[in-house]
Amino acid sequence: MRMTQRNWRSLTGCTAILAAGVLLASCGNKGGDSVTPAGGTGTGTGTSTTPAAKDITVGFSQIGAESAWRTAETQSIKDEAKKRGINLQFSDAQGKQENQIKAIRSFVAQKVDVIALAPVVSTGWEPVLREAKAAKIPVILTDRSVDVSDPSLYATFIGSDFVEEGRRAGRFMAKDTGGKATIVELQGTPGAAPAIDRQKGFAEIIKQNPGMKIIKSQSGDFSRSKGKEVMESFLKSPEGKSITALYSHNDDMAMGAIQAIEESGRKPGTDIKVVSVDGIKDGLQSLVDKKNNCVVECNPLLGPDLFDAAAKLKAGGTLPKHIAPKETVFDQTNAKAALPNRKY
Ligand code: GZL
Repeated sequence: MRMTQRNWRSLTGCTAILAAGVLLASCGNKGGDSVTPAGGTGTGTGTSTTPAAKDITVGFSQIGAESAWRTAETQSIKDEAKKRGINLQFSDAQGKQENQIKAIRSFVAQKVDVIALAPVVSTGWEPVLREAKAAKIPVILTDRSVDVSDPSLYATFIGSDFVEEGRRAGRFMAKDTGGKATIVELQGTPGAAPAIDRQKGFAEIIKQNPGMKIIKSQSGDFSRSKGKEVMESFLKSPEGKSITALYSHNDDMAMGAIQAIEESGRKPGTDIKVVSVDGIKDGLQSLVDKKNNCVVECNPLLGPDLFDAAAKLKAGGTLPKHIAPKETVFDQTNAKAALPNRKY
């Protein structure tokens, strides 16, 4: 069972924890509702009750560098660790779950204080998470969640609500097309939580609009090159001429697809409406260039929230089961103003 927002509510109580400027838990109601820290991406300052950062060692197993979003997340975590003087042990799994499992085992052997994991896929984690639990090392899921039968196997999930991101994409497309569209979908990495949930949220909205139909769905693995390749195959297929809209699970694949649409002689953003997720600079630029119609933001700047949470755990505190970054939706009306301050 993947711990989604819904079933977090079934979890019993959570305590309200207040770090300087960052509210890590609210939960007036029963259960571990997701919480958006006050600063959206945390404030990066622990309180006097938290240990000195230099006494904290965090082992971080990162997926790889498949997209600009991923690179931005890595940079945020490395920069924040440096700023706080936290000892960060960083491991890049090159996209392979077995490398992440190996990295977690090595963090356990090193007796790090906290393990941070950005899980490439959502299943297959129970055994190694049990090893971390047996070693009394808390695990913070950073960016993506996991399917586990026992939610005590991780302390918290810091990341977005991907189902809601899919709904936001669907709602925009329904509005922008007047509820009539022949849609192709570029999906993320098979088995990855954002791919599963962005598909689910989008499909939920499309089902409410009888004039909208998803005719093809295929993984572009969150990469620009694969996104272009798959979009080329969609356009060359017998149904290619009927395509009027593209939903891409991330901006990188959308950028590749936009190139493919242009090379096919059609206008992205006009002949074929485009909706994608992430909010990287290129994504916002494609809105300004009117080659894209909507970018649903997914915030990768998780460094401050991660190390606020790690410091709380090191000080013996507890955390809500979900800490959600603040996010928005960009379109051709607000992208230009947002671009100059974009950090990624
Ligand atoms: C989402 C993240 C996804 C991004 C992609 O939180 O896991 O992985 O949307 C990235 O760009 O590759």
